[in-house]
This record gives sequence, C-alpha cells and structure tokens, in this order.
Amino acid sequence: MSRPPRSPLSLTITFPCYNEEANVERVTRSAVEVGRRIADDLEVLIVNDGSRDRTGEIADRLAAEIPEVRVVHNSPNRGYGGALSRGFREATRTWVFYTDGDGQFDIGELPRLLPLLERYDIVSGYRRQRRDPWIRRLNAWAWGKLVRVLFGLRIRDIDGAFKIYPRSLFDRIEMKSTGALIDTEVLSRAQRLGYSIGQIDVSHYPRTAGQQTGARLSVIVRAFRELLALRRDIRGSASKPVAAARATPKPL
Ligand SMILES: Nc1nc2c(ncn2[C@@H]2O[C@H](COP(=O)(O)OP(=O)(O)O)[C@@H](O)[C@H]2O)c(=O)[nH]1
Ligand SMILES: [Mg+2]
Repeated sequence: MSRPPRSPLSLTITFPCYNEEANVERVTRSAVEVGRRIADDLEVLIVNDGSRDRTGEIADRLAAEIPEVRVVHNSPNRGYGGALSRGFREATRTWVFYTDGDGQFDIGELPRLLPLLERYDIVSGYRRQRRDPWIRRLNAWAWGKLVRVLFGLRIRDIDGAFKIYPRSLFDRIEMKSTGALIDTEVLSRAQRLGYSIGQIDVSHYPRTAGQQTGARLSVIVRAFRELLALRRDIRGSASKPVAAARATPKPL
C-alpha cells in the first residue's frame, strides 16, 4: 500500500461527544494545542451527537473562537458508530486521528503514533491499563476474542479510541455500523483491502465527568446484531462477484 507523505502533516483530529458538556472544552483545547505542534495543516472536528446538554452550544462557541475548530451536529443522536463515521466522512485532511470526547485518553500521546506510519497504513493504540470497571474489561476481552475468530483481526484492543487512519480509506469502504461495532467494521474492511495495522500502547484514565453509556445493555445488544450483519456482509462480498451481489434485491 502506498502511503502519503507524513511531512508536512495534514491532519484532522476528530472526536464524538454525546452529553459531554463537562469535557468538550478541555478535549478540544488539548486537540488544538497538540495538533498545532505536530501538523502543518490542522482541522479539529467535533461531532456533537445529538447531545441534550450544553455540548453543542459550547462546541459552537469554540468553533467561533478557534480557527481550526469545526463542529458538525447529528440530530437526533445516531449512536457511537454513527458519530464516528460522520467524523470520518466529514474530515478534510490527509490523515484522520480520532479519540473519545470524554477525556479518557491523552491527546498528548498522539505524536507517539506518527513514527509507526512509516511502516504501517493505520496505527491503533491499545490501552496499557484500562481504567474502566471490571465488567467492561471482561466484556472487552470476550469481544476481542470473538472478533479475532470471526474476522481474523489480531488487534490487542479493538475499541481503543486512539487510532490514525488515512482519510482516503473512508472513500473506499462502507460504514454501516451505528453502534460500538464501528471499529471492527473499519478495521476489518481495511484489512481486506490490504491495509497494514501497527499497534502501540497508550494511557487511559478514569472518566472524571459525564456519564459512561458504553456498557448499557442496549449498546451491547446492538453491537451483537451489527456483528452478525457485518459477518454476513463480509462473507457475502467474499464469495459473490460484485455485480451479482448488486443484482440481488434487498429483502424488506
Ligand atoms: N455511548 C455513546 N457514546 C457516544 C454516543 N455518541 C457519541 N458518543 C461518545 O463516544 C465516546 C465514548 O463513550 P463512553 O460512554 O465514554 O464509552 P466508553 O468509554 O467505551 O465507556 C464519548 O466521547 C461519547 O461522548 C452515543 O450515542 N453513545
Ligand atoms: Mg469513555
């Protein structure tokens, strides 16, 4: 896979925010500060995912104040995958880095990912020590095993929200997942296209403000439903010629 040059660096930093009024400003300012240090051409893209609190208003104020900052609003809420894929599609720079909008990751560690882009097409951060309740860590472990078996993806921390992608990838793949499966979908479709994935450890911190929603039963159920759909989708596209797949009408 030919890689676009990393220097000068053209970079979008994007993060989804769902009811993150207590975090959005801190995360945005940190993205701007780090981004200005490493990128020659920077965009910081906040995806406000139909928040019911003041997230959207604060994000709009930051965009008015800071030239590099842009906001898109999902209305209503489209879920984690819907928010992330919106950021990926709307990103305008050559490289797209994403993280969470709740401040559990340190954007200051983003520069550590860049040297790996000399050797890999994508770089994925894995949490050295995950600072979440034990049930989340157990879920993640089982989920990781399942994804490895179903998609042949050997990623240490598939949902670690600290990854950098070439923007051009998002013009080549479909993104259908609206929930937590989005990372698995993007990485497995990328791997099928021949993209290589480098991995590096990153820090993780407890949430200090706002509500975690990633462990809700509805989130987990949606992830499983989308997992089966993606598996069918990827299998189908592997066994059928593209033209035949298109000709098959979609059942309602
Ligand atoms: N869970 C969830 N998070 C969303 C949604 N839309 C955007 N987000 C953002 O996705 C990030 C991860 O959410 P969080 O609840 O902290 O998940 P966790 O860290 O995996 O437990 C945060 O920045 C949220 O603000 C959504 O509909 N559901
Ligand atoms: Mg979180």
